[in-house]
Amino acid sequence: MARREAARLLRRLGPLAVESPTRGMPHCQHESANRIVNSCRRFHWIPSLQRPLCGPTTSGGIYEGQSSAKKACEVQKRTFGSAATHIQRNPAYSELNSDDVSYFKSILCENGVVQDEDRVAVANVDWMGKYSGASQLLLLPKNTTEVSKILSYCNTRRLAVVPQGGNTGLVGGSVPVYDEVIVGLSGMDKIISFDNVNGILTCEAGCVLENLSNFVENEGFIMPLDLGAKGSCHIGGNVSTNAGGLRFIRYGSLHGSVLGLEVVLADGTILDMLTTLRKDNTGYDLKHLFIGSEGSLGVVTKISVLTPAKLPSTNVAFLSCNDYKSCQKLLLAARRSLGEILSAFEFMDHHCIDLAVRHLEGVHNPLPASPYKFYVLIEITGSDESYDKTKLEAFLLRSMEDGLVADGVIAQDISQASNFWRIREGISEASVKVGAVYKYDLSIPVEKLYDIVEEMRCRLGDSAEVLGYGHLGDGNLHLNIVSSKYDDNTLERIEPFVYEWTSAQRGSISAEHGLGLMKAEKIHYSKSPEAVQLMASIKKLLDPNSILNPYKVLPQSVL
Ligand code: FAD
Ligand code: 2HG
Ligand code: ZN
Repeated sequence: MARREAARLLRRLGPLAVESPTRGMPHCQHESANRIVNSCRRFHWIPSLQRPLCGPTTSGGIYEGQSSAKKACEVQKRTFGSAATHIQRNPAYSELNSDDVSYFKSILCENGVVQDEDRVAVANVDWMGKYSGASQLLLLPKNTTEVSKILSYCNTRRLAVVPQGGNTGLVGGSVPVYDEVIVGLSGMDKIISFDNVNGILTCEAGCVLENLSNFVENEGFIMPLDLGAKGSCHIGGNVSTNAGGLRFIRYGSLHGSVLGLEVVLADGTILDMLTTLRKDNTGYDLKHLFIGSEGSLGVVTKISVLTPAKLPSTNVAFLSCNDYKSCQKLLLAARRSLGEILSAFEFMDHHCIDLAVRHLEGVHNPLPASPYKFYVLIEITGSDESYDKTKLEAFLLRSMEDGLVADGVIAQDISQASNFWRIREGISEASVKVGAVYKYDLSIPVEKLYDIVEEMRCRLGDSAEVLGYGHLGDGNLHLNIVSSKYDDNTLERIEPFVYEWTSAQRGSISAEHGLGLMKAEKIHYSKSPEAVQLMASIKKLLDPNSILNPYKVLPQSVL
């Protein structure tokens, strides 16, 4: 691109192309605008508990609105989460009776035993309205001892249990399949301590991520992870799913940030691994077994986590690229030029933007209508406002000259930054509004990452809309296929193709959401038989009666 043309486009990056109350803010106000951006809240709240109970009809006979465990237990269950998920209730589990309820009432306070049909119904259905169980009981312990007593009792009685955090999981892991007792952690939401010299937060598992973010930000730190569900998800759920999210590119996995855990095992044993040490090589580091094990090995009750220092300057740019190759090259260029200040690199194809604009109130594309096919959101966070901004502008100018960026805007206040993030973070919410969403969360080498989206479009034709977006900086594609309703034909065209294709690239069929119910039977696409067998041995050792989150994570055959 000629330098003059690049300079013209860069001007768009200066004076704003977005509408906002602060439109046209003069440059001398940038400093304060950026300060505001630092405290920008992305998407505070997700309507996780407000969704109607509208699970898809299922061909095996279980439909939405199940009301009793009995009904659920009589038939085989299948879901649209995966073509071959036909599950029979395990008859080894006991059925809940009135003595059980009396026992729980004797160990928990009155509000801790929930039988109210409406409240239990909400806890039976996942955020997408796609997976639903038929539990009759929701327990809300207030402390670790209560969790221990619940599990010890359930283990002796062989009552199956589902640990539940904010219920924002996307793979059917957080809700019962049949009549499992739901153990919700929302009553355990205390911050225990904050070491403001080392930035180490210790808290209970039921703390909502956004509350923790606000708390540590007041202390001059940030949480090492951030995700669109932060207004509802719990830190215990984040740890149990090893959530990735929007800061992964900068701060890495929770396997690195979590310093210690307290976990209650299936038999009620309280495992104290709640260290706050940065370095500790005494024997096997057991906490890693529980990070990402999706409630199948124990209930996480307390967490200590390392929080990075909050830096004073944040800038967000929203860019368009003509093709996927340009996005890839832009990523490499951003790593090279922005290096230490790069804090997010997210990409979306134009189908995502169209969907978000169509379904989310107040969301608009900050770039003019155009033939551009791809969009990239870049965030930089650093310690020197003017240095960081100069660096970003120089990088964008170079990227335009090289033809990697077609157009773009830099947010100049909180409202613009929030709008950019709202588009990216709102894609999941917009997609569930269409009706049915087939979700795939894949790790694929970046060069190949968009190929599967295009192949899927060819396979599905007009029958569904295929969206490709995700955490490009981490090689993580979110492939969402949306249509008005779930049906077998569509599913058969998607699976097992999507898993086979990913496996052939030596990718992962779950980059960050976990396996849950949806992909428990699919683990072999990403893990060797020996690895799966060892996982099963660990599961049997820690949970011999298999009471914790049954039918999830591992195939039934190895258990
Ligand atoms: P839940 O959904 O309640 O549970 C998830 C799993 O963890 C279940 O298997 C459950 O049994 C288990 N579990 C929960 N709490 C505990 C506990 N205390 N002890 C043991 N097991 C437990 N995920 C990402 O990785 N990155 C993203 O960017 C991202 N963005 C999202 C955006 C939206 C709008 C939504 C709806 C979801 C998003 N997710 C994302 C998925 C989800 O938010 C994460 O998986 C999150 O970590 C789940 O936390 P939760 O508290 O809601 O857990
Ligand atoms: C995101 O990155 C989440 O927005 C959700 O991981 C992805 O809904 C999805 O498929
Ligand atoms: Zn994601």
